[in-house]
Amino acid sequence: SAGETKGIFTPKFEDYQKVYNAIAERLEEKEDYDDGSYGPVLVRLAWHCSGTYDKETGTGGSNGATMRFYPESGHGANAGLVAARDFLEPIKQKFPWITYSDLWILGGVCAIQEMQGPTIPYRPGRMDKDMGACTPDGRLPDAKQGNKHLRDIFYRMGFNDQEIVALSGAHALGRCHSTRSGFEGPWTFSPTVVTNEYFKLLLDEKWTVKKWDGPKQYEDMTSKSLMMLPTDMALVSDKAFKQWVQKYAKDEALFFKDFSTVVTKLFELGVPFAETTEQGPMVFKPTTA
Ligand code: CCH
Repeated sequence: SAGETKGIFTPKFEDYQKVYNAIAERLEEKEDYDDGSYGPVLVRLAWHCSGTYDKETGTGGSNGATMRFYPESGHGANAGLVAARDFLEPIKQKFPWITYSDLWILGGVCAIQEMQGPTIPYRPGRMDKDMGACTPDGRLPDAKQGNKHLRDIFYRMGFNDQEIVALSGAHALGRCHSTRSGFEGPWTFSPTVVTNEYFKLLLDEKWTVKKWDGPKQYEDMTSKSLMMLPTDMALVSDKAFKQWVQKYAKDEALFFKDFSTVVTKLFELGVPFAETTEQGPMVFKPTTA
C-alpha cells in the first residue's frame, strides 16, 4: 500500500555524501591515535573485508560485513581492526539506514580521498549477512611469506601481477603495530598521505634485516626508522612484480590511476549490484578540496 511505501527511505547521492562528510570530519579527531589519523586503519578494514573473496566459490568479499562476528573478528590478520570498526559505529548510529558492509567500504573510500589520494568511485548495495557467512581463516595474505604466496592469495581474488603491485602501494599509508601483527613501524615518512613513496623507497633504499626479537622484517639503512615486510620485499625480488614497482616509482599519476581502478575492483569483489543503477557510480567531493 501507499502507506507502506511512504515509510521506505531510499538514500540518494546526497545522503551518502553526508555519511562521507561525517567520517571525514572525525578522521583526525584524536591527535594521539597513531600518526594523527584513523585514515590508514579504515583503509585496512575495507581491504580486509574485501580481500576474503574467492572467485571459484563466490564466497567472501565486502558484501556481508561478517567481521562483526567471531570467528572472523578473531582471525590473526584482523587483529587491531576493532579500532576501525569502533570508529565507524557512531556513524552507523547516526545513519542507521546504511548497512555495515556499505559503511565499511565508504570508510575506505573516504579515507583514501581525504588523505589526498585518487578519487574512488563508489556503488552502494551491499547487504549485511549473519555469522554463518564468516570466511575461513587464512584467506588474507601472510606477511612472512613471499612471491608465490602473494600470487596464490591475489589470483584467488581474480587479480594479476600488475594489480598486486598497484594494491600494495597502499603501504604508503599507516604502520605496523607490535601489539597487532607483531611487526613494527611505518613504511614511509608520510603515513597519512597517499603517495608513490612506498615504491620509491623499495627501489632507492638499501634494506637490511632488522635485528630484534620480533618477526623478520626489514629496515632502511639511512634512517633505520622505516620498515618493509617480507611480502613487500618480494615485489622487488620478483622480476615480473619489479617492473611495475619501477613504473609506479617513476610515475605517480600512473600509480594514482591504477590504484583507483584496482581499489574499486577490490571493494566490489563478490558484490551483486542491482542491474539498474541509473546514475552510475557515486563520486564524492573531498572535504579538503
Ligand atoms: Fe597491508 N598490512 N598487507 N595492505 N595494510 C598492514 C598494515 C596495513 C599485508 C600485511 C600488513 C595490503 C596488502 C598487504 C594496509 C593496506 C593494505 C600490516 C600491519 C601488515 C602485517 C598491521 C598492524 O600491525 O596494525 C600483507 C602481507 C599484504 C600482502 O599483499 C593491501 C592490498 C592494502 C590495501 C589496498 C594499510 C592501510 C595498513 C596500515 C594500517 C594501520 O593501522 O596503520
